[in-house]
Amino acid sequence: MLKIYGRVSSINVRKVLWTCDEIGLAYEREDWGAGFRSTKEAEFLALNPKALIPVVVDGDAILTESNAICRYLAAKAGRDDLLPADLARRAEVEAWMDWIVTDHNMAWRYAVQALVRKRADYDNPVEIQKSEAEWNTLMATFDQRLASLPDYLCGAFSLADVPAGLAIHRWLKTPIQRPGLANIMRYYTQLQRRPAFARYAGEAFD
Ligand SMILES: N[C@@H](CCC(=O)N[C@@H](CS)C(=O)NCC(=O)O)C(=O)O
Repeated sequence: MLKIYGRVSSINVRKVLWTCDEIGLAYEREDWGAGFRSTKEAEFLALNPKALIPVVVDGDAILTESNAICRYLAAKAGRDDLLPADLARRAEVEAWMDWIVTDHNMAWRYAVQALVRKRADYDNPVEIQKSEAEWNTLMATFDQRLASLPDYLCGAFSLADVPAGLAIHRWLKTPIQRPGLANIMRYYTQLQRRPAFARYAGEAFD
């Protein structure tokens, strides 16, 4: 059976869990990472020398990087709806996923470490303000793009919506000043109707 290494509070682990739920995949999960077993333990480093969760083990395959894992799972299950076989449509899905994991991750990092994780070494108010402003600018861009999209990011629900939904959830749960973004909220409300998303976007998670 598929084995997932990582605590469920991790946004990157939840991408994988949400994808498994959408596909209907059974898995075992072990808690690793902050608050649980350290990813610096030799047992974990043997799976992922980067010491980061999630890791997925599927038979002989050892998989790292949440987006790559989600794409692997969808492709293996033959779920063209989640990851299109058509290369142009697939690139569109991947572009959304990559935008979140690159630009959004960079923007929110400081604010999340300071305001959610409350890390003592992230206490510079200027940097918090900068992170918040960059994050809100990206979300405003996202909101504008959503204005012209009917339901989901790439037509029907796809893997593109997984990092995007969790990114919006994180934005809403972080104690920052947020502009009112109606398209983001419409899209988020729609995503919340999916039982698999509702499981990973509750009060318990940032
Ligand atoms: N690019 C990686 C990032 C993974 C990552 O940053 N994981 C964090 C949790 S979200 C982690 O392992 N933190 C260390 C820990 O929890 O001990 C991915 O998308 O999988």
